[in-house]
Amino acid sequence: MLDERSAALGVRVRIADADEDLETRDRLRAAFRRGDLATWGYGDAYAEAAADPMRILGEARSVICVAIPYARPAPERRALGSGRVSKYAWSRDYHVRVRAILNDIAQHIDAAVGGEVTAVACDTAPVAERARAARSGLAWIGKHTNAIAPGLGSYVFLGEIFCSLPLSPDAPLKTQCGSCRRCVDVCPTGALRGDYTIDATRCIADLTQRVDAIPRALRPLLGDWIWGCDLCQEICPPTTRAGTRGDAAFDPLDEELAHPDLQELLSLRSGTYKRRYRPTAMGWRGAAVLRRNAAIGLGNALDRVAIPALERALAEDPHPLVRGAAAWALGRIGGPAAMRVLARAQAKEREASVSDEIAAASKNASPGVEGNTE
Ligand code: B12
Ligand code: SF4
Ligand code: SF4
Repeated sequence: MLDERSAALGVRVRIADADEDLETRDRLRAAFRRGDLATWGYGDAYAEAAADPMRILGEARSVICVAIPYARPAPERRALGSGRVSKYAWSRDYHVRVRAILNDIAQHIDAAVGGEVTAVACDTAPVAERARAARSGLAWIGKHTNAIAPGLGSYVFLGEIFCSLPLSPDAPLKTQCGSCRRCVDVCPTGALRGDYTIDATRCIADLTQRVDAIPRALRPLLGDWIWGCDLCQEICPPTTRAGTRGDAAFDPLDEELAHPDLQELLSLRSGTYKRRYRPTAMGWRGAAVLRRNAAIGLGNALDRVAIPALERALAEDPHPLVRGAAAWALGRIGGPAAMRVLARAQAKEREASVSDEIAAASKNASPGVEGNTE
């Protein structure tokens, strides 16, 4: 029945035992103590819960681990001045589809048994999902820290069905990355250490969803990423070989979402945010975070056509986070026109954090990119 349902749904399942995983608990603890997940507030209590399936289902005897392929072809980039959104975030929020798949399988199991023997989880529950997937033989962990399912690559969402039946477990895989280091070398922020660990505080996926200011030194490294980042997976051989195997539910909700126009995004207001972004996985941090990310993308594009839009944002945006990022972007673009905008804004700005950004941007402003003189 499991094989039939998973084939019908286009997903892959493998079974792990439900024992507490002490090795993973210790790996998680070590990561949290190093500060790798500092922005997430995880600590020892999370590590203990995440390694123990019985925290989700008291009588759990097995865990059905599910890989849901999501890679879809990227729509063509329309124009200069657009940003990039990671594949996982451009569709209708993946949690909706993933939960529907998990519930479908769980309900078939419950119906076959004639009672409730399951509980489902995906992403938000305290579960070490990658580790359990590795334990079940569903996937192996790469140096980019993503779970790679043979033939499907790493563009797979993970979900679990905790079950009180003692199902017979599958064997873990022995695969590892060997001497490959492509993901480590391509990561623009140096987040990947190459020893299968990550400093997530440097990962663009983390930085683009921060609700406080992104550290200045890291802003240039974001490039044109507006939400998430796929660079370490795009370059990963088992993932590229797998191609685009996701189902149409993971297509961009609209083409603009894969490559948002940065100037439009900089002026994103609540109505458009609610209509276009709220239904996606980008819809949980608010519109100001997206406007902030657009400002940084415009700074990194080093194109002075963005100066008037950045000037407006610096003068009018109600959120200090966005005004601060607009100031930074003007400093990054540099040149006399941007400097004049910064000086005018400094005379009017009342918020200390933004004044600091303006001062830093004016001090560090580049003399202007080539061809950017008046
Ligand atoms: C917090 C979080 C993040 C953080 C931190 C990511 C990280 N690497 O820890 C940030 C915001 C950076 C992030 C980014 C992304 N995330 Co995220 N994230 C999570 C979340 C909620 C918790 C992860 C966590 O506990 N991290 C702590 C670290 C230390 O543990 P871990 O990576 O889970 O697992 C480690 C142990 O399992 C251990 N381990 C276990 N067995 C073995 C065996 C061996 C041999 C080795 C060496 C290690 C090892 O090593 C693993 C890797 O360090 C999970 C959902 C969940 N509940 O698990 C999703 C999850 C990990 N994210 C997911 C996705 C899709 C992403 C992105 C690809 C999105 C994007 N494109 O922007 C990126 C990938 C960036 C990257 N290189 O990791 C998927 C990953 C699917 C997959 N195939 O692996 C998950 C599982 C959500 C889901 N249900 O699908 N994420
Ligand atoms: S998602 Fe991007 S920033 Fe994060 S580890 Fe991978 S390449 Fe680095
Ligand atoms: S790019 Fe290479 S090193 Fe990185 S996860 Fe893929 S196979 Fe491993």
